[in-house]
Amino acid sequence: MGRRALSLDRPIVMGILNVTPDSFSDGGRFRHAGPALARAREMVAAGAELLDVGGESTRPGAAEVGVEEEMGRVLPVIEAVRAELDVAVSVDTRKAAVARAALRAGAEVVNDVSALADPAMAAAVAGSGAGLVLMHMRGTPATMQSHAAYADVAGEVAAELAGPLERARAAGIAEERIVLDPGIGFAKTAEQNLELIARLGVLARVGYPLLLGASRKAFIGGILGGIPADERDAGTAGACVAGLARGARIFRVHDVRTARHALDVAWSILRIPGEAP
Ligand code: HH2
Repeated sequence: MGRRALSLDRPIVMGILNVTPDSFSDGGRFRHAGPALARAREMVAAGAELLDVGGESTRPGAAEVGVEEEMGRVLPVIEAVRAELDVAVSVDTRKAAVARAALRAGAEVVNDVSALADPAMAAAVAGSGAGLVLMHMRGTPATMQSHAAYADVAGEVAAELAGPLERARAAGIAEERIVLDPGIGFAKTAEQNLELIARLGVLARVGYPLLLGASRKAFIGGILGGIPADERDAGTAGACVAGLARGARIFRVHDVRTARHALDVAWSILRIPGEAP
């Protein structure tokens, strides 16, 4: 994507850089370019190959942010990161106007949690040469938790990404620029999140690399006795390793160092062909 290629023959860690006042685990901490850049340096040193800059929280029930406000949050951070660090930057946005401006500022991937809900998004990405993450969600962050009824969660997630995939291809986005994401926590219950990770193979069979965004999410707290978001990094590493074993290759996390260590050790083992017990 953009000016570079990322090899997926080993796990890639995508570090989360939320420049929002209200994200569920790190809201407000990296809102300004100075602290955000310091965090970016730390994540690159810890082994992140992609940094995901987001200016709008998508936690359940989060308030929507206007285009100008979102640009004002993400553009200075993208520019500062690209000026100093040799790392790929993705912009986490649902708005084509924000994506366009972010790509001009140096981002090389658009991470769209709405999978092209904005009708202008596919063209914005196509013209730029950027990579595209298509994530599964139903409804919007404000309404999604009322849409978590599935007969077969893995099959339905795969089927519901077919429409956005077709639109991406029709707009001229080359296959090797596209990544799919099951959308952990987006219109899914805790049980459905677990089943989706366990059955990632169903989504892998669609034929694109998979990104997993489990970091610090509520289902991890639920398994671990209700611990708060900032204590869920070891649990997150467990989810990443399980996802790696079932076919994910890109991992969107807050704590890059912990995920990097867990994934590197797990990958050193999992790449050796094994036998079922
Ligand atoms: N999850 C969040 C945001 N963006 N993008 C992708 N591709 N996959 C995800 O699972 C995903 C995502 C939500 O997490 P976070 O950024 O930590 O919180 P918030 O939305 O409150 O900023």
